[in-house]
Amino acid sequence: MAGPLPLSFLRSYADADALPFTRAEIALVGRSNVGKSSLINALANHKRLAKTSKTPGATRLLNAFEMAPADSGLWLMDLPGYGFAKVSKAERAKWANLLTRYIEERESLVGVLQLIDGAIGPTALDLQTLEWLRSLGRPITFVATKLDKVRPSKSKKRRNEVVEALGVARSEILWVSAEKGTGIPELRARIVHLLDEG
Ligand SMILES: Nc1nc2c(ncn2[C@@H]2O[C@H](COP(=O)(O)OP(=O)(O)OP(=O)(O)O)[C@@H](O)[C@H]2O)c(=O)[nH]1
Ligand SMILES: [Mg+2]
Repeated sequence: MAGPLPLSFLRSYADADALPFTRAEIALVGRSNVGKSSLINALANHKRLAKTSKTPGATRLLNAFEMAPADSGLWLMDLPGYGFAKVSKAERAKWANLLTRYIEERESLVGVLQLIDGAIGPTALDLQTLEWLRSLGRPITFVATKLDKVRPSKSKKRRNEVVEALGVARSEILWVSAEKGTGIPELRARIVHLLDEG
């Protein structure tokens, strides 16, 4: 299946402990503004399913989206981004804690999509996050976003940069544009596969 994912918004959670049992779950992890919520909308082919914003910090809670049919227990989780400077230290610590506890403790989490901004390349914080994810042994799928913003003349160089920084094979990085739909069918197939296995 590479058509739109039949996702609907379930609810937001402020605490990982409040989450119910699910069959399988995939989470989107990445810098604030990297395009996590936009990607969910592109996967579902639905413009306003997940709230997006030009201003970083749009997503502040764990937002659960479920694949049809209702009560399938197959979830996609939109998470708050990291690295957003314009909130208080206390608020940042709260998000980080929410995120960390969720990723480290959620049993039904069968995969993590780590998003890297293709228009700027991996940041130090992206690499730090990757190291942490690797240490947990969670299966990671790398998604480079905003491909439409990379000039064709820079594309080869940027792809090489991302490959080198992440230390993975070229084929392990999916390049997408939520805006243009590039790479979205491939990512849908990957998600369905991960959820099926879990
Ligand atoms: N050109 C372009 N812009 C994009 C793309 N994906 C996202 N954006 C833009 O990037 C900005 C941030 O997108 P969001 O989806 O809200 O980012 P996020 O990762 O959910 O951010 P937080 O919720 O703050 O963590 C918005 O202005 C989007 O329109 C893309 O594929 N191409
Ligand atoms: Mg968001």
